[in-house]
Amino acid sequence: MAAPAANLTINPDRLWDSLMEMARIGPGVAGGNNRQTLTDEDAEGRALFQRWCEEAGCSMGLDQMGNMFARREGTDPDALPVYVGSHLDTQPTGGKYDGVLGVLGGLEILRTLNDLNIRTKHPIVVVNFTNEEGTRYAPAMLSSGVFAGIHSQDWAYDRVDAEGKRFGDELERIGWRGEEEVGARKMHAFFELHIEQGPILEAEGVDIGVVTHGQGLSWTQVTVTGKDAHTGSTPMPMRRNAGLGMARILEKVEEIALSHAPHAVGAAGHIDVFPNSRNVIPGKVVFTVDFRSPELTVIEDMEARLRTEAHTICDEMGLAVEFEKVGGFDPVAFDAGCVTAIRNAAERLGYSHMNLISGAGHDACWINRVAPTAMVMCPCVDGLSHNEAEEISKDWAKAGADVLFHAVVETAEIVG
Ligand code: HGY
Ligand code: MN
Ligand code: MN
Repeated sequence: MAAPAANLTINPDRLWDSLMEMARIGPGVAGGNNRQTLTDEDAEGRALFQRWCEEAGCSMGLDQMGNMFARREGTDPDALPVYVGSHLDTQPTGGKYDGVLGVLGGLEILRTLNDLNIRTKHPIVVVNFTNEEGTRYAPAMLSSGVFAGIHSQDWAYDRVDAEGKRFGDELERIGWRGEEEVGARKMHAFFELHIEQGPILEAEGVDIGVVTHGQGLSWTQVTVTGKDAHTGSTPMPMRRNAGLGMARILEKVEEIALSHAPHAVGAAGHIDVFPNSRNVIPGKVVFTVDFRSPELTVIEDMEARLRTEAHTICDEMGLAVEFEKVGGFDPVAFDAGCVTAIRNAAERLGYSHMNLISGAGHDACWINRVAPTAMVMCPCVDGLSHNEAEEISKDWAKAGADVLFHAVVETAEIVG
């Protein structure tokens, strides 16, 4: 397939302006974003994305999980489209680029093709996947998971947030539930541009991460039950302190992850304490342990040791403990052909590049189950993400979007 000429690149100022305009929707309190899935802010961001896509001449599809598909026609309407995209939802203290760079980078490809009046054989479709973050509704990558046949739609609709609101009801409420059957669309290939969310590319001074693999993820929700009691008048030996039990378990989580250094990681980002009152010994705590590793056997070992250690700790303390697997996916090896298209694009464009294993989960990890898929990454400052201070440079955004442009257009086959 003919590749685009090296001088064909995207418009970095237009991409940057779009990133900054999207960032004004659902602002955080420290310069980042709080545009959580299925909120009014999410709806507003979707509407802006739809307007931009229609201005670029696209038709917009919407499926029953709220996944958005902006289609630019190819010369062969029967050819399977090349899909490109990511997610517009953010963490509660999220950055301006996590997910958004991948969606708006895809839109920038369409805008650039329009500018250059280039036609491709395959249609190109830019995707916004609903609820990639999994922060309001676990698990992460929920809608790309339904699209790939991992989760049922009914199960997804019944997920509830901390206030007990159902996913299905909230999707209906914001008016972004489509009619299309989820997963009915077939893809020629899928590409996702994403910030690295880690320190490697910046530390190495490299512009482009050619993502060959994604590490696997495991989320185990742990419920420890003791007994509410007065923090002042209850003698220490009589206490059944669920909060202390959790603390000891989290020490073990750290130990377990470090025992598989240097690649395995573990922590708990979600912690609910009940009744969460200053003078009541916690009778119950619910927290989610997030383990990750590029090796499935390591993830399975960490999950098993968590349960064993937590039972030992709780038995000694007179606490009850329960576990529920609330998210997870196996390590991913991306499609060699798509990975090569990304590597060749970086080479052709003269960007420094290196192979990378993605530390974070992405929609591409599920879509890889149903279509040839690969990712391209750009650096981010100090490797920081899931923090309002998340930052990238315009040059890094341009490099990532240029490589995405070339990989997508080469795969979609330029016809003039
Ligand atoms: O959890 C993740 O890795 C992604 O940010 N949802
Ligand atoms: Mn993301
Ligand atoms: Mn994220």
